[in-house]
Amino acid sequence: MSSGRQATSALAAAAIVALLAAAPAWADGKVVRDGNDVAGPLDIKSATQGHAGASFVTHTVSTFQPFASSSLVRRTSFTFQFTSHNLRGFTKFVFVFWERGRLRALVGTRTRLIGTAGVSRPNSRTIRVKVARRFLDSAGYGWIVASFVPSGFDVIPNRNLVFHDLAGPTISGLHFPDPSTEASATPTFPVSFNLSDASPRPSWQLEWRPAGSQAWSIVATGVGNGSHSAQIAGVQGATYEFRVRATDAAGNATTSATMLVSVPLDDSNAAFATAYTGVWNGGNDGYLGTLHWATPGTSSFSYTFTGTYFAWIANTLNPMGGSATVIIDSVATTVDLSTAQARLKTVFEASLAAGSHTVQIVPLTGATIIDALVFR
Ligand SMILES: [Ca+2]
Ligand SMILES: [Ca+2]
Repeated sequence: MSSGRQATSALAAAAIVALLAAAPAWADGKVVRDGNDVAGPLDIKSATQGHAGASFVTHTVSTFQPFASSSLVRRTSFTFQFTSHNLRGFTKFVFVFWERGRLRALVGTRTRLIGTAGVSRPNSRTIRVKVARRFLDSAGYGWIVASFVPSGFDVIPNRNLVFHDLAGPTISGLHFPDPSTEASATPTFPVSFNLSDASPRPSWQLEWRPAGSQAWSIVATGVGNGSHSAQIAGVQGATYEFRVRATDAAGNATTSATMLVSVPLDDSNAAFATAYTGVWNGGNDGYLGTLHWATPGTSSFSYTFTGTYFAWIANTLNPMGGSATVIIDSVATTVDLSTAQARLKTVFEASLAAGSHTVQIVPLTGATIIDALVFR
């Protein structure tokens, strides 16, 4: 009998197996058991699912009695049946049968054959197939396996499809304030993100490292789908990289993009001891409860740093808010401090070529407030 006819015969037999109610179970390596309920050598005892590296999955089916591979001819065979991740309808099949002196496994849709699968006999009661993931839904699938003999069939699981989860958790809604003053008036700031996975209770870990270093450290861990947040105790003037790593119950892992967060230096930081010239007044609001402010005249702020980024955080609630000139390496920009009134507002930022840069802030009209600064 040709492969096509053997598989077509198995396909017709498979069609008599009704689609089972969807109530998935989880965890890779799951074993499903069946009762001693069908007479004959292909009475199924158990079946398993598993990952085989990044490109293959494995399924086994074991019977109560031993059987010869050469007995799997004509209307005697095993068929593994797979749904897509929504568990509706079997869309892919692996037919196992004996042909021309060897055991074969063909992969098909309802209408045609699309490839082959690996097949082996771990013991005299067990068939093992190794199926390329490219034939299956990359998000996971539901499955059953049936044995067919001329007098009938057996199927496992009997009641509910088993879900084989192949996709790592989706990590979305990453909120990492940069600079941290977008979300906090102290060096401790909140971060949040969202996890979504077909399997319940994915585990996650939030990792961080000082920007430019190699090793990641775990800063928070947890479990579960949905939104998660953590308070990060940063240090004034530091820049950190963050990432989220999440692993589902089946062992599928996902790593988020890397997020950068700078914790500003306060306007009153000792680093700026010689940066202010002229008359600057103090205020007690904003980041760390301190402000410097000045009006046009002889006052200015000047600071030289090596890096690629500068940001100025101010308080624009002041009714005297006017404008200022920011001069970076002699390139001047006028900054309006009277609109979009807010505390802890990033009023100016610039990405710069790597190297040494001198930043000046010069009051132009009204009051100019410096609350915090990022140099990185
Ligand atoms: Ca998953
Ligand atoms: Ca401040």
